[in-house]
Amino acid sequence: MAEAEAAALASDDLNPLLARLDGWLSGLGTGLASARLDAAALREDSEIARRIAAANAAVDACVSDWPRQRDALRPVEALARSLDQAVVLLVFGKFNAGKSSLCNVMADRFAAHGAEVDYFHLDAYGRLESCARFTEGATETTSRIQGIRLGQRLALLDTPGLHSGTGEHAALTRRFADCADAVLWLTSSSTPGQVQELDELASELRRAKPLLPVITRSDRYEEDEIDGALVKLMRNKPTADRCGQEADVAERARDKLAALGLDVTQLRPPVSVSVHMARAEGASPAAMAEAGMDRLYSALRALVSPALAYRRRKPAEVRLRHLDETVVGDLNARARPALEQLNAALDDVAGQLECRSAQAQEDVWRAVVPLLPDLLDAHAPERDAAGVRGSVSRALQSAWAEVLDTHFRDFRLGRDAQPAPFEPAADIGFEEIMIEVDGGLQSAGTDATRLHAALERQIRDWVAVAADHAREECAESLREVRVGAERLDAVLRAHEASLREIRSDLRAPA
Ligand SMILES: Nc1nc2c(ncn2[C@@H]2O[C@H](COP(=O)(O)OP(=O)(O)OP(=O)(O)O)[C@@H](O)[C@H]2O)c(=O)[nH]1
Ligand SMILES: [Mg+2]
Repeated sequence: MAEAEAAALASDDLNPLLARLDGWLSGLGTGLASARLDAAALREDSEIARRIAAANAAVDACVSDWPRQRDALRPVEALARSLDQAVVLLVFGKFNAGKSSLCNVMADRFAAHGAEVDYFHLDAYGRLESCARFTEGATETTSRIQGIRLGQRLALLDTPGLHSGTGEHAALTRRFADCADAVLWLTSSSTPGQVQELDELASELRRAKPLLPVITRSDRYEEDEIDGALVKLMRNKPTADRCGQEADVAERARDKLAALGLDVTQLRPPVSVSVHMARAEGASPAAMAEAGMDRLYSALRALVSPALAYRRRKPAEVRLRHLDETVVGDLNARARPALEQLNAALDDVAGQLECRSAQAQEDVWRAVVPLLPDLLDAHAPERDAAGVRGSVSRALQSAWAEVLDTHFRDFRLGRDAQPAPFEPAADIGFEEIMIEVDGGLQSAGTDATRLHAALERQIRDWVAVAADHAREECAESLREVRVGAERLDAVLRAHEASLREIRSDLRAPA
């Protein structure tokens, strides 16, 4: 207790880092605004334009949430300020693990030694409200975060027990856990070392906070004979049992930390305690020692120095976590999937272009070529090949417009140029069929075979050029969108990388 009181609480100058974090966020805002996706080349009702709108909307929704998310951080910052002068230990574990009981017994001991002890609840704004001693009970008792200040330099945050059912308590715990400098993980000696509980703590532990496993309720009923009657008495678990459980929990926790990709050196050796037995004989020194409380105190002493390392960085860690989990997390959860769907749609449409272009050629061909015989017949009396070409040109233009609407309807084509009108060379026309009559030559009508063949060839060539042009223009539009998507992706990646850099600067040993 004396050592806790004497802890020197130096603070690093975090202002340069906090300024970098502010700069990071405003840079992200500018980056995202300049990387807005552009759908100008596409019709509004096209798949790609819808995906673009969805991606832009996802980014906008994230950005417009920033002020609200920043406000949600204030309670944590308020709590951190209130507990500014203390090393804060998070007491974490399943419901009934004995969290409140352990907090109470420590409070009693500090009070017995003359320390000022204050119980508090946290309100929604992170303000401390004085309250009575914690309730302990067989059914779930703690429903909000509560704490105790033990003297000036130590505070415990007692959390609601973990549930399999609702995430509500876990969310509450997570919200205020940023203020903790170290974590006590309470695990009951009846089933010690349920390491899946540590999943909830992963982001806490990622902040390089030390973790002390405490095996609680390390006691059992034993039958004894008193005055000839058989009675059940609560006893500490034998040392051998405690050692076995401690070694087992140490091993499981180490494996779990390694599996979570965490630094196993954060893990402190587990200690077993029985709050029940510590309270026996008016919490006499012997009872405290046998119950494991002395060992717990030693472990807590050893925890102070690594806990202080976090404490010095805390204001920046709180902001960093917010940017990391809320801002980046949100963009990853909302904008990234929208971007991925856009990219998938781009691949899809790009993959269809070849086929659409072939289909367009075929459709124009089928619409125009069957008209040729009638057109040729109609213009044959005047031998008006130019008239035929004019009619073909008009038919082609309207068939082409229709085809664009069918096969390239997603695109706003013709932004660069329309395909050149159909104006083929005029060197082939109607040919006279001459017959010999009375030794002289006389016209017997017209032959349009060569003109027909020439027109077919010219139509095919024109359509091929037009379809190529359209396909290339569509491909170019898709490329532009893809470049935009890559730009947005690059903004996201660059900011994730620079945040990682700030984080490693923050955590670098001084
Ligand atoms: N035998 C024994 N029982 C204990 C010990 N510590 C706590 N208990 C009992 O375990 C039950 C739960 O204790 P709490 O301290 O309320 O547990 P908690 O982790 O705060 O539970 P929640 O707040 O509901 O999450 C109570 O009935 C306590 O009396 C102990 O050391 N030994
Ligand atoms: Mg409790």
